[in-house]
Amino acid sequence: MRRKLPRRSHYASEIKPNLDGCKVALLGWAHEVRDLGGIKFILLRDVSGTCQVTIKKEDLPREVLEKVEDIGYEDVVYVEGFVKSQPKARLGVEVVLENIEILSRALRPIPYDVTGKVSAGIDTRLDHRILDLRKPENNAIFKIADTVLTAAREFFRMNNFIEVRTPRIIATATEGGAALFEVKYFDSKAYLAQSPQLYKEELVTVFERVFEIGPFFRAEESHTRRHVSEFTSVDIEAAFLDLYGVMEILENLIVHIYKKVVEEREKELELLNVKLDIPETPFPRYTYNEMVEELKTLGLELEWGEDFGTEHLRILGEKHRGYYFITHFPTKSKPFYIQPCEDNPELSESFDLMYSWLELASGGTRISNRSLLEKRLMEQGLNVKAFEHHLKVYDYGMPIHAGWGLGLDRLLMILTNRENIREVILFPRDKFRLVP
Ligand code: AMO
Repeated sequence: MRRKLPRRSHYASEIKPNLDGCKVALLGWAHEVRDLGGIKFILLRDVSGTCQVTIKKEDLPREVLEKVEDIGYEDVVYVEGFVKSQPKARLGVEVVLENIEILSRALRPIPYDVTGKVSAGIDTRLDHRILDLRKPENNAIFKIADTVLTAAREFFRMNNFIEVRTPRIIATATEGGAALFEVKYFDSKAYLAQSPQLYKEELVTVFERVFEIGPFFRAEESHTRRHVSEFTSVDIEAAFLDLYGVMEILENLIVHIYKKVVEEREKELELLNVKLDIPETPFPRYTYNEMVEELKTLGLELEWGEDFGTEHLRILGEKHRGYYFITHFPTKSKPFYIQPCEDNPELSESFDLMYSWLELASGGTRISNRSLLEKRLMEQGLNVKAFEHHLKVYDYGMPIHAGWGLGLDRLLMILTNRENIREVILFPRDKFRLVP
């Protein structure tokens, strides 16, 4: 026999003064409980928000009163009552309780304050992540993430991209060996993928334009607020485009995401106290050389060819507040698959997308010629033989192509104005955290 499930008539956020006098049924968690003697208040929380349930003890039969007596924080409840417009209540409305069922009790005491009255450090918060996520402002981040993901997929479809899924268990490194996770693979060794790089390049010979959104893995030794071991990457690769073509796609994607978030997530942005201004395109573009010169005028030397360190980016970020591109990095500072410039092979057709001091994406035109790719592999001290499967693809018609990888978590940091990447990941992983 199928169980009879409790049914709600409304979500908490739908309880508005215009329902005055209506009977309603709600389902949710007791977010807060206050007992003032003759009257008791439950702030009932569901996925949509909260609403006040008022319990007037003298008006209730004994069997209902008994159930109400020991209700506590985070109990799961089914509430029946009628709506009363109530100017004194926080949202101008309350539900006057007629009946209640306690569907599941929470252990007491709750190890973590879900109401947010007691602030907790990030480590305590992550130790109790499920309770931490019950705070409306914390789960608002992931409702925004949901809109970002949907908006991105919608944007890619509009631009003729096909969604692909490439392997997470791989045989050779693509982004340099240092940050690789090794896994035991039956009787041999394999690695967790750091990016879909080589697969997405190969796939342009089939689908021309591909995108992938998924987790990738890097054994990051450095413990910073912008690095984790498992991050979500939004990757594209497109045939018949160079760096400029894919930079345009990237800035248009960012604008599309902003528009959708502003349109669909007003309540969540308000909870997070964030006001989003849609960025203007084209984003400013500066070359690596221009940035090195600028750093010099700001009193910070960078040896030509070196990548920018945190101290350089912090200084550049003070001047360049919003989104901007840095292009044409030295070839030697970029991975082997990036195309060197024809007129000056010391420089490459590469770019990073920055937001103030934070790197959000990197990409560029790729090498589409096998012998040049082999030469670059050797220059970077990599074993050409290990890449034979990939190199073979270049023998059967490899068009000019370009692409980028965008750190979704970092973009979410910007959209939600969070300083630590761990806040925008449900269950973050780093060197010091593998649970929960
Ligand atoms: P890159 O290594 O620059 O490029 O990575 C692309 C973007 O991914 C994000 N990212 C991370 N986010 C959080 N924690 C990490 N440990 C982490 N590592 C990377 C960043 C970064 O800008 N294959 C190329 C992309 C391409 O050329 O298509 C690549 O992986 O936001």
